[in-house]
Amino acid sequence: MKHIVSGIKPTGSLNLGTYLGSIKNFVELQNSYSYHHFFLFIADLHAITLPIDRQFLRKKIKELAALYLACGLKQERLSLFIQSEVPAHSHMGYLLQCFTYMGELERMTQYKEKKEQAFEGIPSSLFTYPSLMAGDILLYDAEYVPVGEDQKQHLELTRDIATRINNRFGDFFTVPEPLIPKVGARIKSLAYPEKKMSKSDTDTKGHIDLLDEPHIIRKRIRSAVTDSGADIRFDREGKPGISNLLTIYATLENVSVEAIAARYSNATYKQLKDDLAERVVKELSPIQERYRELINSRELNDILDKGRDEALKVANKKAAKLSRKLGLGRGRR
Ligand code: ATP
Ligand code: LTN
Repeated sequence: MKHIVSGIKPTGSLNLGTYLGSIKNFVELQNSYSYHHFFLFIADLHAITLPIDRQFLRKKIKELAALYLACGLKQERLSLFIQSEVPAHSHMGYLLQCFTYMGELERMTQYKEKKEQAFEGIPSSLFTYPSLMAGDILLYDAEYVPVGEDQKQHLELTRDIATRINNRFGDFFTVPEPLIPKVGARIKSLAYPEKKMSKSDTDTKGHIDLLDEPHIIRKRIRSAVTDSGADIRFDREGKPGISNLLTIYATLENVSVEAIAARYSNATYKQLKDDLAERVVKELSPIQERYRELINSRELNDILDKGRDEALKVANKKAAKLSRKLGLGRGRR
């Protein structure tokens, strides 16, 4: 069976950006890729590449697991697990560092942006992050990797590393392809439409978190930054605020941004915002209800145990195989 792999860092509360750019897409892919097995993990090893409080991290790991499921992922053909519980990720990450060049890592946009957030020196793990991420994907021989636009560069590097190893050892890894949604791959902050809606951003007025109450959701959308003029049309450069709202709406409705823009072409900003707020509340209410059932349940722990055991089997085998190819240890005995 072919594999689809993806991960999310437990660095903060899940927001609408991650939901629309990533989780909603997984849920739909589970239906359209009905012959694939999904490995979805909570990337806690990636979360510690910048300092993070341990209690906060613990809480976010569980919250993220419950939210992943609450968003509608089905149990069949799914292994949901926590990255650090499958040590082969660290092992493979290290092996792949030996095949990743400094120049490649220096070019990574995420590194350049994130290193600005490091106040006590830049951890070297932030620099080698892409090798760990390549390991996450290549361990499972993933054919597809659903991610938002911001991860495209990391995926390209993963493909280069895989190809480099394949050239040396024959067809060892499946070279993965990113699956980037057509709409929703770049949701911007409601307060700063030029910036990505990011969960580790401490300024929360530009986010809608998946667990926000309806009155907060309404307030955030009502106060979203809009552009001068009063016309509603999709124009990322000229009207970034309105274009972001249209993108959010279109992704929720599974239609094109043009279709939403046409629906509101004669409306006011206020009408668009009011309708969008209700649409977001409608989307998130059932997710929040299911989340409350799951968060402290036995079911959640059982699902994570099962996911970990399934991931361990595949990942250990692949990491051991590469170690042998490289001549590590005593080989097969
Ligand atoms: P951090 O702020 O800690 O860097 P993040 O908010 O960028 O985190 P990730 O865990 O890095 O979130 O991303 C999880 C997935 O969601 C990735 O596939 C990423 O591409 C996607 N994603 C994150 N933010 C957005 C966004 N604003 N729009 C679309 N997709 C997004
Ligand atoms: N780097 C990603 C999170 C991530 C990931 C992965 C995504 C870590 N490992 C493997 C897909 C596949 C991020 O910052 N969003």
